[in-house]
Amino acid sequence: MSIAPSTEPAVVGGPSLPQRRELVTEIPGPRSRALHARKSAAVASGVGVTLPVYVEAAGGGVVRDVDGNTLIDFGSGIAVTGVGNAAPAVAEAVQRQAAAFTHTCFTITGYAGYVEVAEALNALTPGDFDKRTALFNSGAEAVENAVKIARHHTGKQAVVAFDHAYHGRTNLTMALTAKSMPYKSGFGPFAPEVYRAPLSYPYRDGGLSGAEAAARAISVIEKQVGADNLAALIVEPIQGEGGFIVPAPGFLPALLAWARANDVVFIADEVQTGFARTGAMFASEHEGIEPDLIVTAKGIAGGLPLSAVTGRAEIMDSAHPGGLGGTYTGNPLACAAALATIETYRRDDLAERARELETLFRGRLNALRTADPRIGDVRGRGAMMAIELVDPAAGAPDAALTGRVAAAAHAAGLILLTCGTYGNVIRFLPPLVISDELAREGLDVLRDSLAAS
Ligand code: PLZ
Repeated sequence: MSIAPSTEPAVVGGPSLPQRRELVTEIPGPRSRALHARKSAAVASGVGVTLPVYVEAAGGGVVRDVDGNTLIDFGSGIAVTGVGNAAPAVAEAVQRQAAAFTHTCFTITGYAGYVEVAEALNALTPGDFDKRTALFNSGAEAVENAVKIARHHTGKQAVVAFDHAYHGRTNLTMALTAKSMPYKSGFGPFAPEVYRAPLSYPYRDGGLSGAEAAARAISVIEKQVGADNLAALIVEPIQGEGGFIVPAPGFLPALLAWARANDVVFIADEVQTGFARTGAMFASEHEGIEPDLIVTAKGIAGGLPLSAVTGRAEIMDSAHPGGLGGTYTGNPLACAAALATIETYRRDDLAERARELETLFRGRLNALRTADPRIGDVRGRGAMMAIELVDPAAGAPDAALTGRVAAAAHAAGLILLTCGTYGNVIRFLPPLVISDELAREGLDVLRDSLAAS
């Protein structure tokens, strides 16, 4: 096995890759299968793989594998590459930064990129009040820090998360995450002082209004936790891993009003919904809410690992100097990528593009639903749409069908992700730069995969 640096010419991805689906082998092909065998021998089994094709280049709306197959990307690496994979502006910014310096540790000696990302997030997030930002590496790490900050600020300990929530895989964020398998099972004990409240889930809660669902949640919180003990509420404005659940209108504003009135920090986890994905820069904007703290990651930096907590200055500044940090937090390469990424969302108005994609997806998915009663619900916002698959007679979740549809789509060259507490939701998270033509072709593959399943 060679460990010398490769002398092969760099493979170039980005939007110049031919934007068409093309299969030249079965999926996965022989080279991917060989790599997968090496993966199984070298990588811990707990690190699962949804679709074992190994990637050589990606960009625009496609991913090309080591066998020369080109797949349509409806996943964006789980809502990360909104600006496209290897977006030229991002790749250039990272190359320039890598040639200057790759690391100093911001908490030892600073650099402008970190400060500029903080300024950009303070300006971009909802709320016209004085804000501060702290940068981290992953979504889970930022969620943990938001909770630390809320506890320090309020002097209280309890945290409420919601049914179907997903907030990460670290110890505290496993406690916040609702679903046991695969995220938590066997990995306890979990962090204490985490409580769970019911969500608004319009398709499955018997048509509760947003206000009614909020009243139900608040009653549980008041009786089981008590506002006097509660540091923070954390909620995804649209739940991601839990099933792309859009709460009924009014649910989030009512929770926020209650939090304000009770000295409880309202944390919006916009890790999956952030950065133009839902047709607004942040999903909180659809409900007109201004969270106290907003957690971001994923779409922030075009694929480089970066996350942030942004929020009210008086809350963010409550932690003592040295209380927040980490060796790599706000890494200069990731900050350079974030500045280029954020500028791309703005320059290319990718929120508008997400709204166009919503129209395209919603139209096609609703038509499929009319023809196929196994599609129980079509929901989402912007380029974050989903279908929930059910047994038409009983309305029961159909996870087996969902798995068959995803497998058929994969075999036909479409990267398709599932999600949901009941494993019966297919979610659509294309790069915002995907062409209409590719999006339509991907939806044709979905239609055929459904028909064959
Ligand atoms: N909060 C809302 O969606 C990450 C998980 C993938 P990290 N979701 C993808 C997996 O199976 O591990 C996520 C999220 C929301 C927090 C996180 C956590 O972000 O960057 O994966 O830590």
